[in-house]
Amino acid sequence: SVKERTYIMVKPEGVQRGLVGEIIKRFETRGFKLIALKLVHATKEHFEKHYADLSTKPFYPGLVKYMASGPVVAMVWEGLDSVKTGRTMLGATNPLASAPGTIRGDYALSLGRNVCHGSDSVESAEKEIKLWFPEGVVQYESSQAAWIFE
Ligand code: YYY
Ligand code: MG
Repeated sequence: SVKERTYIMVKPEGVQRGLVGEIIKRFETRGFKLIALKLVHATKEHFEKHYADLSTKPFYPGLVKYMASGPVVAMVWEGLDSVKTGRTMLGATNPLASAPGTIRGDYALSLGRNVCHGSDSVESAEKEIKLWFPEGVVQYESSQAAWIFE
């Protein structure tokens, strides 16, 4: 749906490497609508919730510790098929398997430093948006919509 929402997050290395603008730019120019954005240094407890589905994985403790080590940029983007399209724009989880032209394929080499998070389903997007933006997202009309959708 045109109103589908996805949670996109620039990871600590993406913030430190100055990739925030590049990542925002790709979602903006693709035609998605920004409806929430913040820079936040979140706690390990917060990332334990964010990555709860991975809690049995061997890399989970290191992942949670790393993600809480510095600020991340939390965003919600809205638009046609945004969850699946966002994942396509990110590339594969392992950057070495990501096609050039994708965010991970252009800016990353290592699995644990793959620069950007994106929701993997509409259901997890809804959960993640609630977790990161309990205050809610911003409602406004995009003047571009008429030029992006037929
Ligand atoms: O959704 P995505 O980020 O592409 O991958 P997930 O399977 O949800 O794993 C989350 C995160 O964990 C991944 O972006 C890198 C890291 N990770 C890891 O460090 N080692 C693995 N074997 C798998 C994932
Ligand atoms: Mg995931």
